Amino acid sequence: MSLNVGVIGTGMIGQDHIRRLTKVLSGVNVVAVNDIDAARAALVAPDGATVFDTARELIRAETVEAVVVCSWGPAHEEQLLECIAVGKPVFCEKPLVTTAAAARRVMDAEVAFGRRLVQVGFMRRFDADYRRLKATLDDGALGAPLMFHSTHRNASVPEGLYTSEMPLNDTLVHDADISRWLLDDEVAGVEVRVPRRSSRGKELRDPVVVLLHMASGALVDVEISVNIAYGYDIRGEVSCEAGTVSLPLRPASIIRDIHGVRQAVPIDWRERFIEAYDQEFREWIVAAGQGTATGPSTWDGYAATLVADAALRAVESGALEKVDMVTRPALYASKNDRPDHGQFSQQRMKSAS
Ligand code: NAD
Ligand code: ISE
Repeated sequence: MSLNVGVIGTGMIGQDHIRRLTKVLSGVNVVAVNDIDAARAALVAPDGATVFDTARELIRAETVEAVVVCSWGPAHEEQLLECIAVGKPVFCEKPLVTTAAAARRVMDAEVAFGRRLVQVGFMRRFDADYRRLKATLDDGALGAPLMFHSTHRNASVPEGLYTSEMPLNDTLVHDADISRWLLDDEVAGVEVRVPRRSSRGKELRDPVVVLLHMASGALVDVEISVNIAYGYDIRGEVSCEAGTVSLPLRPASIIRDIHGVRQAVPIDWRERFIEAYDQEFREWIVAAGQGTATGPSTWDGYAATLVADAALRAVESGALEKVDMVTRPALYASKNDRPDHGQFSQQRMKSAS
């Protein structure tokens, strides 16, 4: 039996996900689409799919069993709440939402419903390289992770649409989430430094350097550059007590020709994470078919939103800004719930301030 899904938001990633849902993956049909740009929705709707005037109508349609949300971040809350209200599984592109208050509302609604319905599009968790890196850390032979160096470079971002807040509340959420997941830790505080501005982004605040203070005491430094011209370059290295482990450079092929030896760089996220997006949907299709969700949860989306909020405060204050999370609801229980986390975080933030 195939899962019948509706896609809301048919821009860049909406179209890429429609392609994978219709041409790459099995066990799924795209039966409905919606976009506030109705012409765009009509243009990219797969054969036989219904184009709905509103997201609400799509979510409530009897033909739609599960929903894929690819609209802009500020639209996510309303669409997620609607999915939860009708009990339909929903894959939501990151960021989950754009404010901590909105994240709490979505979390409260899902907890009240009593079953996970939301999966957040943190695709790095499904990437084979990140999974190998995590397996090495979890194995424990390298000892405790002490530092994680995360590099997040985009060749360019859409001028005018991508604002100075977005390195911190749109792009950084990936590094925040993958840090929590890899290190099995929570972010307790955030600092931001702004180096010399790149002229390529005009007035855009780019690049930025972010320091995530993890509850365990580990530190994560993140370079975010969003106009670096040469490609989409994602790097990561974890320094542990007895060694380091890092992501390979992608793509792995080395070119040797009359110009010398070089390694290609992906153009953008579509190319770098193509297999990770496929895998996150494979796993989502199975879970959604069972009426639930897997992988990154509303709790993870909430955590990343708090980091983004703290980063936005930190870039203004120049100080170390605390991240205060509510107690994790049982619905999202995981091995991250180590009893020492809260205490350690409080001690650390005291000594840091
Ligand atoms: P986009 O601007 O290309 O497309 C967004 C689309 O959503 C547009 O067509 C817009 O008209 C539509 N839209 C906006 N509000 C809507 C609403 N209320 N109802 C219906 N449609 C609405 O943007 P994009 O790059 O495709 O990004 C979309 C989302 O995906 C964002 O949240 C973004 O952060 C996320 N994203 C994730 C990744 C990733 O690597 N996981 C990569 C790119 C984008
Ligand atoms: C985009 O929305 C993504 O999620 C990409 O993965 C990220 O690299 C980019 O900076 C964001 O704008």
